[in-house]
Amino acid sequence: MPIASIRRALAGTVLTLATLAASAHSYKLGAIDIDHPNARPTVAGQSVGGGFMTLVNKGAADRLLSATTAVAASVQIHSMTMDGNVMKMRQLDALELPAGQTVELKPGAWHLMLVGLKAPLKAGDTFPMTLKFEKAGGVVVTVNVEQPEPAKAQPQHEHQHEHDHEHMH
Ligand SMILES: [Cu+2]
Repeated sequence: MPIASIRRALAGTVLTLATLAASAHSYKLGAIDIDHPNARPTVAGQSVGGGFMTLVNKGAADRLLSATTAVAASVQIHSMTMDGNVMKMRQLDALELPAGQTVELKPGAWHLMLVGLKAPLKAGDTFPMTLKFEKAGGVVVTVNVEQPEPAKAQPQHEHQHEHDHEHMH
């Protein structure tokens, strides 16, 4: 695994005001910048959680192939689209990272789904996650568990329909 050069993003990161600057962090892996990996807190008994980050591809097209972490049995790459009023999540084999483009993993859009959480994720905690890219290779990032800001908190909105997920098995 290539050694990732890690830098602190002290400025210039586009984040909402409520996101503490102190919690901003980013990684550089080849042509890919990985900004602010984060996850939502979960409650006891909740077996899935959402993982988010911004992927900036400054080079040729690449793909995120997989993510793994010790805190969950598996991590799936999901897309989410609106079909009328119904949100549909779909598991992807890989997340396309077109040349020169930014792909935001966020609630209501592409995201990582942590499946089979071994313990609740608590706000303020961090955990390591390994990301594997087709061309850029692998990197271990630190994921910050963060409470979403109240103004746009729709707790677990994006995963409430989890139980009728057809693709989950
Ligand atoms: Cu999902």
